[in-house]
Amino acid sequence: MQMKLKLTVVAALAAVAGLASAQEQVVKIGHVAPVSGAQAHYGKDNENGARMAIEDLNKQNITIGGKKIKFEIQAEDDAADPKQGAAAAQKLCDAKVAGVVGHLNSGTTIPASKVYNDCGIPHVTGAATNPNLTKPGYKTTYRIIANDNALGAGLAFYAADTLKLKTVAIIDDRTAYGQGVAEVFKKTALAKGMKVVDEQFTTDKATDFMAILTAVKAKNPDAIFFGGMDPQAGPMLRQMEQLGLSKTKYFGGDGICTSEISKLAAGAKTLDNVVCAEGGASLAKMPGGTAWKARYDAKYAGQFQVYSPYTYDATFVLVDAMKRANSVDPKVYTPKLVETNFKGVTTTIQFEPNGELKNPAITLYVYKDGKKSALN
Ligand code: ABU
Repeated sequence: MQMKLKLTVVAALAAVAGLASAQEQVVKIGHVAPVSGAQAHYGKDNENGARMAIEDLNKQNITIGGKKIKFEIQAEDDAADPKQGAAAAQKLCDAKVAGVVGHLNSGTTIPASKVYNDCGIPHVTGAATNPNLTKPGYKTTYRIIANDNALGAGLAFYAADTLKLKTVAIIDDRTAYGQGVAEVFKKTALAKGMKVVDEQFTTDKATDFMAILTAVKAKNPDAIFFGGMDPQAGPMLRQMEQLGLSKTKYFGGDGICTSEISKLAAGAKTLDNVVCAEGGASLAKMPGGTAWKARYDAKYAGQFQVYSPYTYDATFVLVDAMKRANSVDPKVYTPKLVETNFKGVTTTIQFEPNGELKNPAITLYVYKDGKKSALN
């Protein structure tokens, strides 16, 4: 009889434990960036930001729809390749993730955005800056960083108005990002009275720029604008030094505004001529920037590049919308994203109806003794 009572108590306890675990729900959040290839350092930094956000969210014991939520990341590699970007997006749709942080490159994010729209899963990018991303008006696409209209124009204003430069040669890597930001710079520079003396093209795989730099040198420009990323900008700065382009200013968008460019330029003095623009305030001026960066460095020493504060905030923005909708179902919570009013590490995030960040800021940077330093 006593044994039977014991068994009943054990069964009851097991049932309660079972109920508790049944009330915990695992919610997957996708992350996509290049974590292989020449741009892996950007992708790892982005992924670190999303992972850190998920760890912090799980410490909050969040309950949504009456269930305790455990967030998990499903991280995918698109290798900065548009086709792999679309394939990674389809994989995340098939895995029924609740939302996606990414992608990193405009060239992968634009095709992926259609895939997410078709399967009804929202994505928030903190890195892809081509303005065309939000043109289709998908209700599933959001960006929490300034786009290339702001970056390209800000750099052209600085070149013309502050530095009083008269001539520029433009080089781009023919990617959605590189070509787009170069076009905005060119249009604004021409409107400000600057002369574009040469235009050259490369790819996001190239490392030898001697031929195009030799052609540029013949036009003797005050500045070069490069639309592209640091695996090209670093060697290009080295080769500019070799060709004696040591006084030529070197402009670029957020794609070259990394920690890694100092290493890739390998001591070239031409790094001192770089002026780059990045969306948002500098870390020192972000509402939670300094404390956040100290925590990031403690976890991921030496891996910080550019966008991880944004992928951190992007993860929180998705979860904030789930909380307000009291649902992790993308069909239910996606309409809440456009009503976001979230105090993040980077800024207070609100969206325009097309998914662009409201009131985006930009910051210009130079490199002093190899260290990135904010101008404003
Ligand atoms: N924003 C520069 C790097 C990512 C991209 O837009 O392609």
